[in-house]
Amino acid sequence: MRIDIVTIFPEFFSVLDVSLLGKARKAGVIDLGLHDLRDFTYDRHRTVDDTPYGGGAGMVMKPEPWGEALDSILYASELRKTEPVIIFPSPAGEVFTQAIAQELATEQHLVFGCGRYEGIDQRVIDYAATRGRVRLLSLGDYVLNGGEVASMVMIEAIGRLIPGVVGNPESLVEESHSDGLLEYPSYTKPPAWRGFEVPPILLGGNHGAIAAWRHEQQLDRTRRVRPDLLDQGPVE
Ligand code: 6GU
Repeated sequence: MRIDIVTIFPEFFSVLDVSLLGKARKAGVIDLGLHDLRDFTYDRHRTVDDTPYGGGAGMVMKPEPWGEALDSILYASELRKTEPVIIFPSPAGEVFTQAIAQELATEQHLVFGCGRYEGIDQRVIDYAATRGRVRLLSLGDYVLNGGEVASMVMIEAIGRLIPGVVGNPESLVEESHSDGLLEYPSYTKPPAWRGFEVPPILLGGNHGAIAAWRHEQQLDRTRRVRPDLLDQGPVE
């Protein structure tokens, strides 16, 4: 998968060199392109923002550098004949879920446009929609300063679903949210630690009973902390 990121803070993304995703990059499973939006400006101050039409607080990101940055990225993707998905992280977007991560993990080319300040001129999003499939995605109902951290969250969630990135594919099947329920609690040795004991059923080797116990734990947990998940998604 090719991932391009447009940002005024490319140094934020150095964390993508480490851990699982770093390995995926070295193995060539993920090919990452980082683009500094300011490289697409022509004035001495490398200006990327301006005051909003209609007034109001804060600054808006100017369309011209965005247009040039997107054109340079999308020209390369045209040569590869892959239709990109262009993602703008935004608290005004639809909520990013495991289902969306799964969907995006099957794509060949993702472009992340990281906005700062009060947002990006809307015409950039409208233009991007003429060049690819655009998605405005939010992490949840709270406000971050910009799209950088949000992009990193999404890239980690998507990247680990690409075949060859997570070592054991079974660990993807049994985790929270993949079946609409939260994960069951996990234990390892020793069987007793500081007065806390591993539930005896896990020590017994009855795999049917263990599976039933784990499922009950998932349902209990989900009912307690995330009853909203039981009202919608697939359960059982
Ligand atoms: Cl994707 N961006 C920003 N700036 N704030 C957010 C968000 C995204 N998701 C939740 N809050």
